[in-house]
Amino acid sequence: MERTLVIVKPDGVQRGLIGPVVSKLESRGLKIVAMKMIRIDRDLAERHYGIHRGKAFFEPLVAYITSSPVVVAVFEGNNAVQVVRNTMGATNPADAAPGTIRGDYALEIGRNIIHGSDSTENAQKEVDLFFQADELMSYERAVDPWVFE
Ligand code: IDP
Ligand code: MG
Repeated sequence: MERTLVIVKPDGVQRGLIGPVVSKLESRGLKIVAMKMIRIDRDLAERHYGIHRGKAFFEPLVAYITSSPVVVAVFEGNNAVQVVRNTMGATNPADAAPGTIRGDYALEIGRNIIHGSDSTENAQKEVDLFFQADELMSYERAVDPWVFE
């Protein structure tokens, strides 16, 4: 089973979309194994988005992600990384397919509601960046045999 990091970004929290965003992933069958609301500070933002340092949108991106509380969560399931990325939709919401989170709830690339890890390697790093080992739950759901064959 794969795990991936999801962030409901400040615009998602401010717009009252925590529920719809989480619901879309949860109802897909993915299992929530960790979840909390935090305020990302500049240090954490720079570490999380370090790969984008130097790009024109880096400073606005850091300002955006630190501007208000976020909900960070870890979702588990087979192919969780790819499934979350597909359910999120394209980075630019203008290109995101209807039915995806960004395609349904966002209009601009700098206000695109959700973060999801882009590879299993980065997922591991991001989960470790945001969560302590004892915050990650391992548990069975009664519904699991109806989701996983
Ligand atoms: P992703 O979130 O789909 O993985 P990345 O390319 O990793 O997209 O970019 C990280 C975040 O940086 C995006 O979700 C978006 O919030 C912001 N971003 C990316 N490119 C731009 C841009 O060209 N202008 C403004 N913000 C951008
Ligand atoms: Mg990314």
